[in-house]
Amino acid sequence: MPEPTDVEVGTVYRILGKEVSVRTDSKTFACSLRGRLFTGDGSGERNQLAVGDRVELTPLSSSKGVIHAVLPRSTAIVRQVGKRKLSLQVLAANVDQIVIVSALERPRFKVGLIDRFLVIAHDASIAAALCLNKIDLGDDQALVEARAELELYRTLGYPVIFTSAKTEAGHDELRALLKDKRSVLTGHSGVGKSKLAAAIQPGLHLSSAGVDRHGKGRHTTTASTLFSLDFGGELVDTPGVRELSLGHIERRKLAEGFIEFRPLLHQCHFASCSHIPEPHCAVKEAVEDKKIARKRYDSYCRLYEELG
Ligand SMILES: Nc1nc2c(ncn2[C@@H]2O[C@H](COP(=O)(O)OP(=O)(O)O)[C@@H](O)[C@H]2O)c(=O)[nH]1
Ligand SMILES: [Mg+2]
Ligand SMILES: [Zn+2]
Repeated sequence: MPEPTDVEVGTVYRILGKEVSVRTDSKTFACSLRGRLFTGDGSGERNQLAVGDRVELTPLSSSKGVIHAVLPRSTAIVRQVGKRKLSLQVLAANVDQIVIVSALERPRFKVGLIDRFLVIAHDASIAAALCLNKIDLGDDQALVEARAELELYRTLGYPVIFTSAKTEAGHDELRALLKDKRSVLTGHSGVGKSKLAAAIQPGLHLSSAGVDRHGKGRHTTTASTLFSLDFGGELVDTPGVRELSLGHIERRKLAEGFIEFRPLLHQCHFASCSHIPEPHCAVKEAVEDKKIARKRYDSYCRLYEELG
């Protein structure tokens, strides 16, 4: 048995297959997992470890170790994978902020995905911000329209920034947003998350998750990776999501994920109001009065159906 002093505590900064990279105050370790701790395809209980987790490990050498415990999480970003209820995947643990990245063009942003991510962020009690990238693409008109569409989110209290990974646009705002926090960049594949991370943190691409061990997938992020930022803070770059199902979220929680609904949720006639068919619904009245944007309400209804 190793002496208790041999145990070190560190942070998981990368998971690739069965290999878990952990950073302690002074070293990094390539770790395996002991016993019933598994990572992998994200199906249900097998996904017990995520980037950002604090773990206890026993060093086997100066660079290798075995993880034997995961410390309690403050936050976890969870999504459902596939249609089965039990298939949950923890995208990242112990994060302060989700930055939802979308693109002006290629692929053109849809606010539906933004609303989904906001629900996930609220469910996890994590702050959220929006970043519209690739503003160098598209004409002025497209950008004006996008700004107008995202202005709604700014009025709801979410920071909204506009960036390009190809130019300097928005980099200062992005750094200010990320400074001294642990943030997760999330959003569809191809919107520029990895490129943005490399743009604000020079040298990042050299050690980034862009290349897997076999040299395949050079330009796709294959694993979530936690980076330290020179200007303060940490950043998790995640692989793009192909689908984002909210199946694990309770219907009651869904309405809370729409931040502007919250003050009204106890004012409906029916305590169990779903805010869809019921009469005397404070949410629907606010939509009629244009105090809640109809787009957001429609988005709520779509997601509600999906949870059925
Ligand atoms: N024009 C333009 N292209 C970008 C921008 N950001 C990323 N790209 C390109 O979009 C593609 C996907 O970028 P990547 O960072 O891998 O996206 P990720 O999947 O979200 O990490 C790459 O070909 C990038 O060069 C941008 O701001 N402007
Ligand atoms: Mg990427
Ligand atoms: Zn209601």
